[in-house]
Amino acid sequence: MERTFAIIKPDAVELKLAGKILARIEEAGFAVRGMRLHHLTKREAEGFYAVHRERPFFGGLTDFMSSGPCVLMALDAPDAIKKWRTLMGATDPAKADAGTLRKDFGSSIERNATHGSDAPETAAFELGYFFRGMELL
Ligand code: 3AN
Repeated sequence: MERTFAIIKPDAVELKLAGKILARIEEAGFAVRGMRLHHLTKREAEGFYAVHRERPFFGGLTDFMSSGPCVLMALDAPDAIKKWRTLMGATDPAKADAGTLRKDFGSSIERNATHGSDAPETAAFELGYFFRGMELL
């Protein structure tokens, strides 16, 4: 069993897609072990995406991620990190495979509906950034 960190981003929450995305998560076999609605501050978004701070899209990305509430989740499954990234699809919804969440619910490379950790070390950092141990079941 592996644990990953996932976000239903502010675009999807605003469009009332959180329920549909959660249903797809459960149908895919993930166990939700932590979940919280949270409106990130700009500073929290900057800390979360610190690895991207030199990228040209950093300002826009952190503005967007702090523009409204999002759903933070800890998801368990065998091979959860890869499995969740496969369900999300490519970063750019236009390039994502049919049947993926970003294809179905994303509208641009920035407003792409969901986030998922890309490696075990990232998952550990991201889970610890947003959840205290006692919040995870
Ligand atoms: P992923 O979320 O698929 O791992 P990353 O880590 O390359 O993608 O990028 C982190 C986030 O930055 C993406 N989820 C996306 O919202 C945003 N992003 C990536 N590339 C761009 C870009 N060229 N323009 C705007 N936003 C971008």
